[in-house]
Amino acid sequence: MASARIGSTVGPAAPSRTEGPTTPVATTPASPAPSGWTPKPAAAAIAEPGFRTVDEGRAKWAATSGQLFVDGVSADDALQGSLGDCYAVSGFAALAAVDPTAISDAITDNHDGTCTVRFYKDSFLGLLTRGQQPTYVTVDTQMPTTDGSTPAYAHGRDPKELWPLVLEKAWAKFDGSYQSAGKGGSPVTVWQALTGRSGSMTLNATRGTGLFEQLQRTLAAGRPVAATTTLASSKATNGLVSQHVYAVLSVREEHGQQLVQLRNPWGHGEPGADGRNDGVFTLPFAEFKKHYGLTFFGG
Ligand SMILES: [Ca+2]
Ligand SMILES: [Ca+2]
Repeated sequence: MASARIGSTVGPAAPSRTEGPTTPVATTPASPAPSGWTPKPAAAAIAEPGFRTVDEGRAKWAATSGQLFVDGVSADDALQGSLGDCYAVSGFAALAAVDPTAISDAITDNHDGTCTVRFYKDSFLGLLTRGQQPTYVTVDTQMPTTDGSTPAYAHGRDPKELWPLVLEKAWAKFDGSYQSAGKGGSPVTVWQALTGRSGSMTLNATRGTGLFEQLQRTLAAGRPVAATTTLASSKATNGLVSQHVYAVLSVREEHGQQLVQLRNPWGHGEPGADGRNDGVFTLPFAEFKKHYGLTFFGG
């Protein structure tokens, strides 16, 4: 069941890098910082053969420059774009919340305009043995954009931070293509690939109070958690997006009330009004159980 394709909602388009009050980011800086990621020369920078985008024919591939990490890895770094991979972006965010080095250690900057991501693959080692074998996926800085500079798919909250684009591209390559990765999936599969540990999935309706304890226990152990809303959860009624995977960032008990903190991978869009529309919000556990049908636990 862990490999079932579930969350395939897409995020809104990224704000244009050339509009608004934000400082435009040059795609080809004359002298990138030593720690920065230098795009390959245009002649060498082509998308790998067969590496197709969902917006085939419309998306423009363009070199992106910046730094792999800005202030390390954190849960709010990655914003989902117009690819149906909420399960993957929320998987990244959930893992970043509890074990950021699991992400930073998996990505190596080759300092030649490419990065290599280590994923673990479940493979047969012998007649009766199986294990997690590392497999390495190298991607370049060429990313699908909407206009030659604005990332079409996952991107950084900070436009200079590139790990969300790199990790999503590597995940897409590992999964087969952007088209394949964008058909939905399970965060458990993403975590297994990044950590080598298998996880589990639970149907919330069938669980009693044990579910909150499992949330507490899993997060306290530094293992990621995510959850998907049901079909009935509607943006129109409660600010939640239906059939959308959210990262579970933390749980706590306050004045006897059990609370769950969640994050929309869009980086905005949330029920209630906590004063900051950043996609991060808190629900009473009973509301969480009502609106979220499945919970994913990383191993
Ligand atoms: Ca960061
Ligand atoms: Ca918020």
